[in-house]
Amino acid sequence: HVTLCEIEGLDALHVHHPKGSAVITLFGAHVISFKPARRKELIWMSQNADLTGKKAIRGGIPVCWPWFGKAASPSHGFARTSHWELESISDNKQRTSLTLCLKHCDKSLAIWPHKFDIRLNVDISESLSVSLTSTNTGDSEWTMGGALHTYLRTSDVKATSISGLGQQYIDSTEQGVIKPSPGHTDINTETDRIYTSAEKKLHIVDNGENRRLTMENTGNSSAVVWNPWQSLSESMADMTDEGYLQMVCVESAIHDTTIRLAPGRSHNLSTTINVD
Ligand code: TA6
Repeated sequence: HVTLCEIEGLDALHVHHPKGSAVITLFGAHVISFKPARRKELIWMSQNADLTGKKAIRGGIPVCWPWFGKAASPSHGFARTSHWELESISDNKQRTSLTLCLKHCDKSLAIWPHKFDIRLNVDISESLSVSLTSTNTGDSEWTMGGALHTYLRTSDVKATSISGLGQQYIDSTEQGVIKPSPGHTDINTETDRIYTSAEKKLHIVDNGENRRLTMENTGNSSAVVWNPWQSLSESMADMTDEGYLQMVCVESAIHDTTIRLAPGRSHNLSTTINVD
């Protein structure tokens, strides 16, 4: 079942399926909650998140598009602060699927002068699958990047470990210096890393709760791991001072704006999260 409700002024779709439930706002096509049946919430939301529709939401799964980070302005693109349309809902014994759509308009063309359709398909069952299809509807080629910037909830970030990250990373906390990686990371300081040879399947182990998640990514060029840690959190109005202790962002990303789409062509970026 899908119902439309308001959360602090934002229209939100509440999905209830026997295998799992989720909440998705039309602002940003933003998944703000996902709970497999009889299990705890997997998605982290900041207690200070701005839900007025004036600012990007801190937490959930921001859809960063058509670029990642500060490649251009606004940071992480305009899709996460745009109002999307609900295009379709389908429901069967296995899953509920929603498709939300965003198309170019005068406002987007003023920021990024290209014609597009992007569709976010969200599948809710015992796992959560989020899949972003970008289509060039114009008559000239354009280039895109982006990310599914998932904020995962963890019982204790200091006892959380991520593996499958590959041999090296770009350290965004040190002006982009490239560092070798043992293929996994423990989070115990400010972390902002772009893993450029990550495997498609990542494992996130929350030792505090003895929970293991698998994240499977496709269509990405990197996996990004981010935690702002204490002093950065304290400087952010939409984070509580202690909020960083219960979250880690693990992102299916195209950090380098390398996807070229000729007219009529599409690209798919996805992430699927399972509790093992
Ligand atoms: O994905 C990591 C990152 O790009 C960090 O550098 C950090 O700034 C974070 O995303 C959050 O960005 P935001 O624009 O949502 O504040």
